[in-house]
Amino acid sequence: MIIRRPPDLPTAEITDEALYHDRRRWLAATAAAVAGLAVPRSAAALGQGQDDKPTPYDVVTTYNNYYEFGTDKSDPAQNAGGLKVKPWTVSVEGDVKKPGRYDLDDLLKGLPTVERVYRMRCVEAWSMVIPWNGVLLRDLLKKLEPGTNAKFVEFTTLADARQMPGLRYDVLAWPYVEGLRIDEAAHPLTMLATGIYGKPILNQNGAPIRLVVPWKYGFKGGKSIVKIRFMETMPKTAWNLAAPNEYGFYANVNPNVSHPRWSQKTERRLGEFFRRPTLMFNGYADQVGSLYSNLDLRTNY
Ligand SMILES: Nc1nc2c(c(=O)[nH]1)N[C@H]1C(S)=C(S)[C@@H](COP(=O)(O)O)O[C@H]1N2
Ligand SMILES: [Mo]
Repeated sequence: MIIRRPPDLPTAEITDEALYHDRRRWLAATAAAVAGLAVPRSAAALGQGQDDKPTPYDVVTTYNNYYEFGTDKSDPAQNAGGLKVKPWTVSVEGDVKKPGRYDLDDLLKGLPTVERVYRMRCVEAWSMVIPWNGVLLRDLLKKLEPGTNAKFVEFTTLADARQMPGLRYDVLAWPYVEGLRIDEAAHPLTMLATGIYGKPILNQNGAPIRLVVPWKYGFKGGKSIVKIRFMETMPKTAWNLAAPNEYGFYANVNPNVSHPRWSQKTERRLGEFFRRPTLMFNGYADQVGSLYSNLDLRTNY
């Protein structure tokens, strides 16, 4: 197995110029998104003839995966309403200059807020388009200052049996854990979301704060994060532990690598009748492909 050594901490090295260009690109992207024109050029070029209209709010908030509240798609909306999300503490640990137990408001204080309309695809081969509000994870990294040995970031999410009926079933090894390589975390597409459609994010979608990584399978988007840990070694993630042959660490959307039990060639966009072809990196290949140029995507799925 070829695993590329992660580059040295990119957050510390991002030049102002690179940030400036990112900002310009993203101002343009955001302006288009706000105007309801968030059609990716790559999808148009592939002749899908369909656009990426945001999925209706009631679908986004009633068709969910959040196994701590049950495994049916309707369970989270039904069972998560009582989750207490304020006050909320996030503990920052590991190789980082500013560790600590942060109240969520303090953690995010001073970070610019963004709105991004992203295609999201579940490994179960359905997808949505969601207008997220929140912050860029890279901005939080700059504030927390990971150390030079921080090659990965681990996200641990809430596991509270009193509030989460699904914890009775050992479908996953609770708590739910996700992880990113540090350069994936610092990528300008990666968000921590606190809202959807301009409203505070509902519990079923991962209140009060969840990860959003649009070029990866939805399972990378850990919900209701309580711990962020910077580490040198690759985190053991919940899905990888549950089924290593089905869910690799990388979880990049790749239509050429089938899930062992079903194809990943096409997907059902919720609200649409015809299936769509699945795009490499969920249509974000131009932006993120270079992160994986030294990685064999068949073995590092
Ligand atoms: N804590 C936690 N986070 C989670 C999950 C989960 O079961 N528990 N499911 C993941 C999966 S498989 C998907 S597809 C997305 C779904 O996010 P959504 O319901 O907001 O669309 O959340 C991800 N984050
Ligand atoms: Mo998923």
